[in-house]
Order: sequence, then C-alpha cells, then structure tokens
Amino acid sequence: MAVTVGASRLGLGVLRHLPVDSRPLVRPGTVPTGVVHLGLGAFHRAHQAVYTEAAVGAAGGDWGIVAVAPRSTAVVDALAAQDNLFSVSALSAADATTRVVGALSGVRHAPSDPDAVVALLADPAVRVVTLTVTEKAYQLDPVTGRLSPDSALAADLAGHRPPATVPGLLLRGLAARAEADAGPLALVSCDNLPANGRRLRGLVDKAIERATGTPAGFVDWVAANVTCPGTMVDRIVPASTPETIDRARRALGVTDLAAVAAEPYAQWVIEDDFPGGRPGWEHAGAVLTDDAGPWERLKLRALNGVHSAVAYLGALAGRETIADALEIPHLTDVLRRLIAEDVAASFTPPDGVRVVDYGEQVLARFGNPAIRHRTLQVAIDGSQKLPQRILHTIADLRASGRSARWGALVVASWLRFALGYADDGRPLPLQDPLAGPIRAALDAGAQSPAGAVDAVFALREVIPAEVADDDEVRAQVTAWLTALGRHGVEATLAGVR
Ligand code: CS2
Repeated sequence: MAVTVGASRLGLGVLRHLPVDSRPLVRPGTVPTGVVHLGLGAFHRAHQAVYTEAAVGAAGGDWGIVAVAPRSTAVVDALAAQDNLFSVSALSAADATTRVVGALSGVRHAPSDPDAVVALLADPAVRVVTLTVTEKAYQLDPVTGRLSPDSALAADLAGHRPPATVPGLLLRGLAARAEADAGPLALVSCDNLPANGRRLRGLVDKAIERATGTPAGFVDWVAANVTCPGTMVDRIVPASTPETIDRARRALGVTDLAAVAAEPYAQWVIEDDFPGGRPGWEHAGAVLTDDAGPWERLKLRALNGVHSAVAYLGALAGRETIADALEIPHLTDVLRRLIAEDVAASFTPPDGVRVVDYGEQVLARFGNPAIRHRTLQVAIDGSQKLPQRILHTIADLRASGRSARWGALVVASWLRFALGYADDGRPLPLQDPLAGPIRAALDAGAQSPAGAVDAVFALREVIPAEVADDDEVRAQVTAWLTALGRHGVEATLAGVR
C-alpha cells in the first residue's frame, strides 16, 4: 500500500515512502547524461525513457537523458519541481501498475535558453540524440520529403539569432559540435515518419546546404561523424488529463504533475548504427536490427493507418475515444477487411509476421477500455500522417493492379472530417498545419463530393501523384464520400457488403 504523504509532490525525498515496485529501476540523479531528447511529450516519457531506464538498470552506462521541451513550459516546470521524476501507469481492463521512472538527468525549455540546448548537443558526453517532435516539426513535404522551411526555420538557417525550431537547434548544435570536434553522434528519429532515419538525414543535409555561417569542413565532419539510424516506435500513450494525475496520486500517495498513462504493450525496433555507443536497449526488450523498414511499414500501415480510420469515422459518428468508436456496429468487420484485403496485400512484412495476426492484436489494443485515447487527438495533422499511413498503401496496391476499396474509405472519412461537421451536425476541429489549403480546396469543390475530391487531390504535397491521377481511386473515394454525406457513418458501414 502506498503511504499517503499529505499533498506532497513527487521527488527524491519521497521515494522511500513509495511501494517498492513503484520505485525507479536506477538511482535517480546518479546516472550521468549521455542522451539528449528533443520533445518532452507523454510519448517520450512512456516509451524511450522507460526503455532507457531499464537498459541502464540492466546493463549500466552513462545514459541519463536530458529532455528538451521545444515549446511548452508546463512539463519542464512540473519535472523541475520533482527532481526530474515522473510516473508511468500501465493500464488494461484487468490491471493497473504505476511506477516512477528515473531516466531523466535534466530538463530544458528550448525557447527560454536555446544556447544551452546547442551547448548540450556539442557536449562530448552526449553521444545519442533522440527525437519525438511529431511529423510536422521536420518541415518536410509529407509526400516527397523535400524541405519546405517556414519563416522561423528560414531565419534559423540564416543564423542571425539563436535557433527557434527543431531543425535549427540540430543544425546549430551540430555546427558547435563540429567546431569543438566533440566526437560522433547518432540522431535517432522516434517519430512515425516513413524511413524516419533517412528523412532525418535528409533534413540535416538539406538544412546544411541552405544554412549560412556554418564552420569550414562542416559537411565532411557531419558525413564522417553523424548517423541517423531508423526506428519503429510503438506504444499507445494518450495525452495526460487531470484523471491521469488523480490515478497517479492514488497509486503513489503523492502528486505527480508530469504523470502519464499508457497501454501495457510497447515495442521498439532500432537500426544498430551508433558510432559513439548506445544504451543496452536490447536488455530492455528493444530489437536491434540492420533494417527497421519492414517493421516501420507494418506499424505505419497496419496500426497507424487503422488508427486514423477509427479516429475519423469515430469522430464523425460522435464517439469520444478510440475504444468507444470500436463499438460502432460493423466497424471492426470493415477494419478487418481493410487490414486483410488492402494493408496485407500492399507490402512484404518482416519475416515471421502475419499482417492479419498483427492486425488482430492492434484491434485488441485499440479496444483497451482503460485507455481513453480521444478520436480528436488521433485525428490531428491528417495531412502529415495520411501519406505514410494509407496513401502509400493505396499506391502500392494500385501499382500491382489491385483495387484499394478500404483505403479509399479512409481517405473519404478524412475528407468528410475536414468538411468540419459530425453526423449529428456538431462542429469538428481541423487541427492541421495545412488546414488553410485543405479548407480552401474543400470550398472550391463544395458543389459536389466529386468536386471536393478533385480539389483536395490537387494538393500534391499531400496526395502522391500516382494516387491523385488514378481515376479508379478518385471514383471510390467519391462514392464513399457521397455515402458518408448522405447516410452518415453508421448507415454507411451497415450497408457494406
Ligand atoms: C496515433 C499514434 O496519434 C496518432 O496519430 O496513431 O500516436 C499511435 O498511438 C502511436 O503511434 C502508437 O504507437
């Protein structure tokens, strides 16, 4: 039983009062920094921080993490007041466990002190940089992966001020590291991007090409010293809510304002290319491999693509969470057909994996009633997500002469969501960096579903040319969009044969 220590805050001083199996796996504050993490969201805390703590607990090493928040101060302030400690609750229908994680050796708020972040990236003790900054922070065109810098990144590349963007911080950090010749570094994207290692490498190379004021020999130094291993990351971690904090308080007997809740399941597949060494993540259950590509395609298509489908259809049908949405009659039948007929037929999975079995496991995870993952959270940033989640599936199916009936339904549900109203007429928010162009396209095509499809398919930064130019795909998306508009989600699914 937890001993309730009044309203006291989580911190080093209260650890000895916690239930033994809720205490950290390492002695917090004693592990020197070896990792910098950019992006201090709930996902990092429940994923890489947990793996790294377990790796250090099992195999040792100076792999404390300094976690950097690129925008908000809330989590930084909470963690700073808690000696960098936070808890992770793993929740299922049957069980709940809460444990304090001692992986963080420090926290920083980049906008308040960008130079401190640049100095960290140039510190020879730091040999690994991990990132969870969401798809849009890379400022890459979602389809082509070309750099499309906004004005803040353009200013960072010009170098007239301390960096304000993630790519800008990386660029200036690497430049400082090259100047100090501070040793090799692995940059590890843990975002759900296709070929995330190659994309991050491309981002670094293109940022260097466009930047001014970088040191002589910088390009050669980066080529010789910086690697970008690809990864597949997986754990369902909803944004924390007051309920998350209450649950942690009940489990621990102290207040943790940086608490997160997640599903019990987690997976991490990492390409083993770390010139300065790395934590012993294999001791924590991570898979180290030469090529994360097949795992990443499996996860992006059979998990994230299906997640987006549930999010858009669920939001349109007025369901608050992913688990609630799965209760929509006939939805799981349709998702099973999406997985078996479209996703599984679109690519070669990793050896020994059957896509339909993986898909069943995914559906069971989505149905976890203890995880209140809001459909509107998963619906965010569709333009950045759909290329790798469903449009590549469609393109690959069509290239092999197959139809993409269920993939077309997912695209139509996104378009219907972007039109801004649920089936009961309630407004739906379009949170997307391309919300402006998407809305303008939908307005231009407002006369009919076919008009809407034509106008949105002209957004080539979102819809790959081979999908946009495919008349059969257009016709299928238009037919689904028409049905969703006329009958709503529930009747449309009920009418599926
Ligand atoms: C979700 C992911 O929000 C989303 O778009 O699809 O965050 C998903 O929960 C994770 O990728 C699971 O690993």
